[in-house]
Amino acid sequence: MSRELKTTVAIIGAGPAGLLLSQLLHQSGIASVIVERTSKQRVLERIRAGILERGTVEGMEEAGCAERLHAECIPHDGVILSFDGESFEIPVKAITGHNVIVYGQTEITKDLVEACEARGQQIFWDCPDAAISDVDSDAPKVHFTAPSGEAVTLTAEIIGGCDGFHGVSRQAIPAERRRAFERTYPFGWLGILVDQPPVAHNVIYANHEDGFALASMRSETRSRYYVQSAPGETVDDWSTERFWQAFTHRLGTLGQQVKTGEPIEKSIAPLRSYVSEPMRFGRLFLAGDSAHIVPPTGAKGLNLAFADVRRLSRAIAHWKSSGSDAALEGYSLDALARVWKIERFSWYLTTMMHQFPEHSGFEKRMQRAEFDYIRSSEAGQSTIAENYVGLPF
Ligand code: FAS
Ligand code: PHB
Repeated sequence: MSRELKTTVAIIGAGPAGLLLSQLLHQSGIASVIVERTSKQRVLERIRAGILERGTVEGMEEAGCAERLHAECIPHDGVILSFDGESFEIPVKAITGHNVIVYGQTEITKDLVEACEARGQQIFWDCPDAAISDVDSDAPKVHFTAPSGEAVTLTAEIIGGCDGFHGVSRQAIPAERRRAFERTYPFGWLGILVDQPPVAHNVIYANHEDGFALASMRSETRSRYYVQSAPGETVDDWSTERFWQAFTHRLGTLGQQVKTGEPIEKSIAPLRSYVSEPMRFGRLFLAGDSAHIVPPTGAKGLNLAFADVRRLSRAIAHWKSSGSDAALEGYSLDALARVWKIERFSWYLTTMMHQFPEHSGFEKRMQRAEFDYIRSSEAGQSTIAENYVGLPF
């Protein structure tokens, strides 16, 4: 059995980028079809980002999906840096006039899936074999097997490649036409969720001689904590006892106030910086993790994905309404200009706040000097503050 479908924009991936793209296109009266590799349940269960910058909130408002976000989010007016137990807070709102909010990516995804379903958006879940063809024509196609077993050919005018780092979209750009830039870090993050009140009212980034730790939250009663883990370690290498000992120790005096408990979730993620250029080939446009990855230090991954999608949805809407493809032509360069600034900030904070096996005494002194400079400098704190709340869109 086979089936031919047509739409304006074929979107690969029902993560935050794909879902937001579909919702924003809908707001502009543009039809789309989403093809997702895994199940709706798996997508909705994912636990990832937690801190949203202003542009992401604006994206959810433009999508008409910000009601629960505004009702349930926790505003953060500052961010805490800690070094070998000494800490200070950067008053990001006092410096920039903007704050960030705590509202988990899990909630973002739920809100977007709910909005898509409420308007009858077609999402093909459980389609692991999507393949792309004809991207250099004006009728690009996505081929996949629907759960019904039908072989579907989805013909579109544009393909949105929102299928994350391990998707197929980036590979649809001929290898000789794309260039990757990558830095793999010699550590990972082990993260837990625990139903205990957070240790602080803002996010804490801590560098300690034993390793990095991060204290965040999902609500006033649920905390999200991370510790730097060694390359190759798995969740099984980290007993709950080992986690709490490392986490509380690395936070110094702040660690003495931590309320511990049995985690309700534990996961480990590698850290990498990665950019694939260009973010467009013919009628294929990449947005989010399909084009770039940032280490989660600085909480930029999801926020950068949303910035891409807001830019792409506006470019498509402009093309459809005016017939001019100027915005589409400029998409890759404009998006990459922001991507590289966010890559810089995430790399900078990762380099400043983690223990690197290859670091000599000199690099460790440089890390401490950076911390002491930021602590004592309004200019230094302003630099971190304007990046943390989100560079202007
Ligand atoms: P996603 O990877 O979220 O979504 C891509 C979607 O495409 C997925 O649903 C996938 O199933 C689907 N897909 C993949 N291949 C496909 C195919 N061939 N066909 C169809 N569909 C396909 N960011 C932060 O800011 N803070 C954090 O703390 C943080 N923690 C993270 C932890 C982990 C383990 C990971 C992997 C990422 C984390 N990130 C974090 C980054 C993360 O939040 C991403 O930036 C965000 O999910 C990007 O969204 P998307 O671009 O939609 O990609
Ligand atoms: C989170 O709340 O999951 C979080 C916060 C800050 C980060 C990364 C993750 O830099």
